[in-house]
Amino acid sequence: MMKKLALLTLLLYCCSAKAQSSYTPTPDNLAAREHFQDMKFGLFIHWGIYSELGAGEWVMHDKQIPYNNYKRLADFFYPQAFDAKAWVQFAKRAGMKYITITSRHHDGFSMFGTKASPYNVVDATPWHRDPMMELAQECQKEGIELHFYYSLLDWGRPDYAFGSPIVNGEPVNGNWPSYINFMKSQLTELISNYPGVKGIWFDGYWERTNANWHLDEIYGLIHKLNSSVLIGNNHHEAVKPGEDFQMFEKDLPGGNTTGFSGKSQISQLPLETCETINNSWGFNINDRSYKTVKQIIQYLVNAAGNNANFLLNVGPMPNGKIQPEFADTLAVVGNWMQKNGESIYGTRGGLIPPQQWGVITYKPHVLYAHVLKTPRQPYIFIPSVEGKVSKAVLLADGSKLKIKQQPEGVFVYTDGLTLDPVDTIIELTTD
Ligand code: JFZ
Repeated sequence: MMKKLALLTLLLYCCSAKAQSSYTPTPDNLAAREHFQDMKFGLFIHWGIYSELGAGEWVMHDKQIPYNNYKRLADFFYPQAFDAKAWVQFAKRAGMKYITITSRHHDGFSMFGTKASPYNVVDATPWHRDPMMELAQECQKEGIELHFYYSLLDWGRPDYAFGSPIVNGEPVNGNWPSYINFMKSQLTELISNYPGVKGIWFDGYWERTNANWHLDEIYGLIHKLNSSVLIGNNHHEAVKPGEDFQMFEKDLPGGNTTGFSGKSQISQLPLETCETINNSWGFNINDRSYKTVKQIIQYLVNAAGNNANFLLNVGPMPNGKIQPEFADTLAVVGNWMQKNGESIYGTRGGLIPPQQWGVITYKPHVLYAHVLKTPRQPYIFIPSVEGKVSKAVLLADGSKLKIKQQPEGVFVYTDGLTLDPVDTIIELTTD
């Protein structure tokens, strides 16, 4: 009897331990990952009551505004020009296929109608509208995927107790079970109530890496509610069980110019890198360091060549409009995507490593060599090409190029060509 019990206990223990540390994605989750990789280009949006101050989404923290004073911003939040249709058209015009938007940032203000806290856009502002719902419905209508950014970090809630020492994985001055439950309620709302939500983008983990975030339960809950929702977490560490894609902040996979990404090994999961159109995520009235069309296209091409999606951020203004400088730049990017999108959408990268002159994307039987920099020699060399190359043309006008194929790779001769300063795309057909 005792032996049987011990065996049963052991069995139960093993099963539960296994359930927590391993994760087998469902077939529809795997299909969602493939589709995610095919989309390649997304719009990141940081928008909240912080936008009113025009000094970025960290303004409460940076200017040391006491939470109770900061909360007053909710009283003045009335984005009279907000139009979900305009935002979705803005993304489509740029050639973007999905939108990732801040449903709740570190200030703890929920930009959606939630029953879990009165501190939300519907109940605490005179506007009384739910922009996340309006956006979700519009995205669904227009075939744009919607992902929600969700902050794990909260500067204001007493149960989170920002600044508290962490002992045994919990903030001693807070109420950790209460905070974890609060997040579970909100995530349940976001997944169940908003139509067509396809991803959750977590952030803020890095603020207390020694806390027990109960990620296994949180991820498990999300996948139970909808197994095809893709989970990513901006924790800057190696991917954890339950995650469906890996993100890199302001860096290409493997790069670490920011110092954030040092601990993240590149995983086998779909990859995404995010950058912002100037130097701010949330609206910053004094930030005029706008990236150029060339910078944005080359970032996108480099991301694709490294097998990653590019999530490009804008911070809309407090009136709900996106500033015209961004629209102008992204319309030109959109024109480029219309012409050259076949070398980006639905491709994969990283099989052939980046070269001095640029990167390579591919589809079955097609390689796209993106020449981003003038090659050192009068040719480009593409190493380890599989199959025989039967044709090499310029994507721009279909003109034929001279090549030489050897066992170690293919030479494409570029002498006499006028190179496009943004990207000269050479299409190689293989059998
Ligand atoms: C985070 C947020 O804090 C920021 O507001 C924005 O939403 C961005 C996309 O993500 O930015 C970070 C995350 C981590 C570090 C710094 C900024 N870090 O580890 O130093």
